[in-house]
Amino acid sequence: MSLAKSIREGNRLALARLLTQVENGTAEGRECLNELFPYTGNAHLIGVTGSPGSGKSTLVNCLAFLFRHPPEGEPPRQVAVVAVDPTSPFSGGAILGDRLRMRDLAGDAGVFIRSMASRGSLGGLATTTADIVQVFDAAGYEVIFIETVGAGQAEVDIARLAHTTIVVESPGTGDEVQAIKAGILEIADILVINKADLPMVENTERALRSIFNWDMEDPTHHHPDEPSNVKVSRVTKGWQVPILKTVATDNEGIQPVYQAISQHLQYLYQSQEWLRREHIRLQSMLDLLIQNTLLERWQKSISTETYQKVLNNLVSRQISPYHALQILLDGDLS
Ligand SMILES: Nc1nc2c(ncn2[C@@H]2O[C@H](COP(=O)(O)OP(=O)(O)OP(=O)(O)O)[C@@H](O)[C@H]2O)c(=O)[nH]1
Ligand SMILES: [Mg+2]
Repeated sequence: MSLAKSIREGNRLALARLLTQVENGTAEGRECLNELFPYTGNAHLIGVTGSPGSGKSTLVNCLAFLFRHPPEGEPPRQVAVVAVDPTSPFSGGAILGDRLRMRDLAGDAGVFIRSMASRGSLGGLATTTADIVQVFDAAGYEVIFIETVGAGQAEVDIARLAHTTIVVESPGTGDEVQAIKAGILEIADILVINKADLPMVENTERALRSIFNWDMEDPTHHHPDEPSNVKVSRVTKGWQVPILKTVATDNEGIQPVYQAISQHLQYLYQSQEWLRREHIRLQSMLDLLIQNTLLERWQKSISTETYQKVLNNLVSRQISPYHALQILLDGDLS
């Protein structure tokens, strides 16, 4: 039986094998991805981002558990978790604090957790994440969490892969201003203030609420703390970003987040936003692939010596950056 077929039939070993191949960028992995692609497009992709240590993994763990053991009347979902470049991997450290729930997840055939190695370029990380998400999607996982540390362009790229983005803040770190600067609130569909057991939570909540409320009263208005060149256009038609407080370590406040996720999914379907995001998602994936591949091809086409020579000429101001570009891209060494 082909690898793709085994995966479609729920073989976890085959799934793990393909994930490794995809991470290593093998030809067989790519072949299998091509075969699986027609079976993708069904999963709800949920991005979870926020500063290091804000509690993303702990929260995802609680949410995954709830999707497996939902409120009465709702079916349990197959859940996959992709943790991208985590500083504290899923398998160790903090997450084991909640041993019982973790053990439940670990023994559960309806859950698959994958931590991604941080090797390789950042651009590559985003495309590999997209590939891995596709594999889970085709394998029948209905809910896929993608955890990233919200710091740079790669995270924004990865966030574009999601249908629903949860931004996780924690109190007292000054993160709220930082988050606005990084434009991270721009991508939030659901905002979670985790570690609500800590002091300063009210301040954080007030700061975040004022940003969002301000915006709702007058979308053109800028918050005083906000750099004037950043426009916070929070209110998209028909969806108001909920601000929810959780204590993930105590499993508190998780159900409202779960409900917000379900409501956002409904909103996506009803408003045609799902289709729009799918379009953006696949386009951004294609663009990333093109960028990475062109860069790779170009790097292969030019020797390190030539590159160094051009760079030296640039530094000594014999040529301008545009001349350097022309030489490097067009091979015009005259
Ligand atoms: N007080 C408190 N601590 C929490 C809460 N949630 C998580 N933590 C702790 O915060 C630390 C970081 O939690 P993680 O879930 O690993 O955070 P993360 O955002 O995934 O971290 P990175 O992946 O390393 O960026 C751990 O020591 C957790 O036990 C909470 O609600 N309250
Ligand atoms: Mg984590």
